[in-house]
Amino acid sequence: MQTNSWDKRADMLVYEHEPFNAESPSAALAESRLTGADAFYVRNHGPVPEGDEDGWRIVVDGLVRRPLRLSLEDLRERFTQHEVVATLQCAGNRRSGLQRIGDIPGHPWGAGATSTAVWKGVRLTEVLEAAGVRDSAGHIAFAAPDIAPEAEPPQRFGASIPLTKARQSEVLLALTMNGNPLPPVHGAPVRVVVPGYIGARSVKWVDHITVAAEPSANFFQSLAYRILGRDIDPTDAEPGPHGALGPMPVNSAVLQPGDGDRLAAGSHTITGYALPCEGNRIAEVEVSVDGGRTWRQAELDTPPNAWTWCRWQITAELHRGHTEIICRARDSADNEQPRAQAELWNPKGYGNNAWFRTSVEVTEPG
Ligand SMILES: Nc1nc2c(c(=O)[nH]1)N[C@H]1C(S)=C(S)[C@@H](COP(=O)(O)O)O[C@H]1N2
Ligand SMILES: [Mo]
Repeated sequence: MQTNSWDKRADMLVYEHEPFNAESPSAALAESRLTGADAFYVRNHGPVPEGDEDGWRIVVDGLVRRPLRLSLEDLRERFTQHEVVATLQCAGNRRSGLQRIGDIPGHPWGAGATSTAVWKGVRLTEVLEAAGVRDSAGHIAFAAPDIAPEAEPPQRFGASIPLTKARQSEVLLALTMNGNPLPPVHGAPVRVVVPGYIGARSVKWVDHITVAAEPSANFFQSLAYRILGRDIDPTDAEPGPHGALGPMPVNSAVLQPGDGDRLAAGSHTITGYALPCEGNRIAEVEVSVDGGRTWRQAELDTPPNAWTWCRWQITAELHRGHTEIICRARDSADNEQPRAQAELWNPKGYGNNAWFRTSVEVTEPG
């Protein structure tokens, strides 16, 4: 079968070709603050819609005084363009750790279901203002033309966010990514970018925005992307807002060295990333190279805003033998990562933000 790998680097970890799902290699994430479009992780639930830029329209309706039907040209010309650097992260980032504890369906994402880009487009709040949101509104729903076969019943991909979040200046209808038009696999011609929320709320190929009183009834809002109780079988879970994911918890991971790497004893630079809980800053990343007995503070970079990951590094002396490297972050609101993955296990494998552990084999100095 002919497969399309969407102009991605050869070292992407591809879990599925149709729909295309691929994790960013840690080497690519470690290279720079912004992830190139050729290395940005991809999470798709259905086929990438065929694009027709000229015919594309976005409808804004529901609890509004002036329903809108906007072309790309309208978005470019009637609204001011704003830039936001933002990290997206799939709710399933680090699922593989939870899968080691107990069975969970879904791709075994490591720590590379996250990437960072500079997004440019119009502020959602300005589009909502043009439509005139009614007082009874509470949520903003998005929908896109891709049909997800896994949904019950099969339906368009959708999501919603609270109106209070939709009104924040960081939430965009993005037309470009790292200065270029959005690539097809990342949502061309227009996608939503909801910084600080699980990636699933950043709806790609968005063509419909509905202002409503309640959260969306779409499968991906009311059934999937929820933290369910441990004993609940996701296939018989009742739909509803209970447990629906929005803001992501504080998290961190080691990017280099990689799990299972062999290194010569001596001094090594360890690098990684940390993500604060929505709107905060990373205050501290601690690293242990002795399995958690002693900890040192890593050096942090200065992200341009609260929506961009913090990159960190530390130089440590590694001694011969099997070595576990652990990292843990704390954000400016004192949110901390929990120690154990076991406490975080949930039937869909979302939100793993336990201390990150990676093992390396340290050999005689060369
Ligand atoms: N229309 C549509 N939007 C979507 C999805 C999708 O399958 N269809 N996947 C969501 C999920 S789960 C994530 S994590 C992000 C991933 O964005 P990316 O593929 O650009 O990295 O897109 C979100 N937006
Ligand atoms: Mo996701």
